[in-house]
Amino acid sequence: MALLPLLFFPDPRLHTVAKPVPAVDGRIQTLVADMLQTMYEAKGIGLAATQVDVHERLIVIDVSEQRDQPVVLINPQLVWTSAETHLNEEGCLSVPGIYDGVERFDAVTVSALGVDGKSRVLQAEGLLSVCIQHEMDHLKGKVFVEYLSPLKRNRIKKKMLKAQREEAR
Ligand code: K1U
Ligand code: ZN
Repeated sequence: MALLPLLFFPDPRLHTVAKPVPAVDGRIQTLVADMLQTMYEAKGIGLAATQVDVHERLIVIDVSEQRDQPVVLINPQLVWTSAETHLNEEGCLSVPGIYDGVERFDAVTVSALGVDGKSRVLQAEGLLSVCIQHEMDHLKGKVFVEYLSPLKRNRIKKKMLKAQREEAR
């Protein structure tokens, strides 16, 4: 297993639209293992392939307290969303240190392939539902700060660029 380098906002590669995974083979199984290790090491609850500069439709999630219930969704599709929505506090490993509210469906149903290549349907609510929606946005090239006002987004962009310049020194 390997730790993968993350892309950080405002890296333009975060806006790439991911393509379907063509086959769940050894390459994808290795990528899944590396993404899970990277997510756990970064103390995240989710990670999209986009964030590690792989532009294929693959996400990993673990919202369990013990960090022992990984969820792998390959070529995920939303098949149902609740009528109700809610404002939830979100963070993002690609926008470290920034947390803000985003309106999300309370519950979703997603169909996807698992790491074994088999189809599965997952019904989710609470943090899992929010995380699925956040990660599926990454696959569309959308970062959560794009839901915020242009003023907030620009402030975040400047803060990130300053932090990245200082880190590079
Ligand atoms: O996609 C990512 O960057 C991972 C992101 C997922 C996420 C967190 C919160 C709401 C929606 C999606 C993170 O894991 S950020 C770090 C984190 O562990 C966290 C932050 C806020 C609330 C709960 C967890
Ligand atoms: Zn994110």
